Amino acid sequence: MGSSWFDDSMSPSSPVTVTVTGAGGQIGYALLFRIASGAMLGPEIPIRLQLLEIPTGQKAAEGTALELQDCAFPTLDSIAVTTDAAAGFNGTNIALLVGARPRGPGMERGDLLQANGAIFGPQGAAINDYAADDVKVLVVGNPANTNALIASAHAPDVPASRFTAMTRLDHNRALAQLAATLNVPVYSISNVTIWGNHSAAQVPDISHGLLRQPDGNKIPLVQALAQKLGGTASVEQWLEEVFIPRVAKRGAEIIEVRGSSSAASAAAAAVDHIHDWVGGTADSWTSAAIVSEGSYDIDPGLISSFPVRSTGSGWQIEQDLELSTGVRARIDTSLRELREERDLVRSLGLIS
Ligand code: NAX
Repeated sequence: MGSSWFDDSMSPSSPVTVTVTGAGGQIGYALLFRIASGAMLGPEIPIRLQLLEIPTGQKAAEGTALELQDCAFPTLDSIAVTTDAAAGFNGTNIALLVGARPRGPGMERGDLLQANGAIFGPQGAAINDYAADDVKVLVVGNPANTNALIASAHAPDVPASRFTAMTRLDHNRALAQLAATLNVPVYSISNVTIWGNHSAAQVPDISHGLLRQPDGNKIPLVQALAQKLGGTASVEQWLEEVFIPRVAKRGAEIIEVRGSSSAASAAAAAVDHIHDWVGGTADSWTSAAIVSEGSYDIDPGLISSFPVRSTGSGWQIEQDLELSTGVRARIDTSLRELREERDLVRSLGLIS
């Protein structure tokens, strides 16, 4: 393995190199088959997979690579498994940073950030030195926003806008809860936003959301919910007591019911994030954590979730949305958490 078995005469495009860290873990297992099958970049694009693990996860990643080979995906050009960051990120166009250090018993937030700094700092530096010029990075491993900040700080030659963190799972969870409540297809809902940190302090915001009705007309989601729940006051109560906590704490709910954390849904969200970043968003915006340039009074340099669209070349923040007092207060709480994490990693010397 490691060599290309894709015959050039069969390929209309040159291969895209995709690096996945934590490839031996449970998200890796759900993610790699979708990437290799063409779900992320389309059926015309050959994929060169580079799987980066630590020694304890190497065997599992090698086993997954054998299974990937056995799928005989026409889009899969080659697979290499490595524990060497330079080899793992060599020439990579798309880097999915999934592997991270989970919070162990008795670990404080500072310990967690320190342990992850030891992973994401060197990985950022390796991306800086070995990745392709057009590299795009998605951090999935938690705490995702701050891990992305650390990686970006170690990659001075890569534009900060190429380092993103995943809030697409939260976004998809919000869409799914709305669709279930309104008893409508999920694709009829648009312009929902997750703001802030990928944590329990995230801000699911439906105030600009739209529902496309069977006749094609769009109405505000708030109006559709008021009809369903019996008035605007009931919508406010539902948002506060049901919707926001359900979306923000869905990860804990999955662990309780399933016995382990979200894997396939996280993988699907990672595929959606890269698919839309590279291929462009359709008629709705989506949510992604990207570096702030100051929009919505979010501190420049912080990696925060925003409403974003892509035309294929990069994420653009949807500007000038009016924020209610309630949404603004929640964003400020989420921002305080992001600032605390940034200040902590700065005090630990993980960023300057
Ligand atoms: P697993 O513990 O199943 O797998 C993690 C894998 O990463 C392991 O195989 C481990 O050997 C590997 N790893 C650890 N350090 C590494 C390093 N330095 N380089 C390369 N590989 C390394 O965890 P899994 O369930 O796959 O979750 C992975 C991460 O995703 C966790 O941090 C988790 O918290 C995070 N999540 C993020 C989500 C998001 O929406 N942003 C949602 C799902 C998930 O909770």
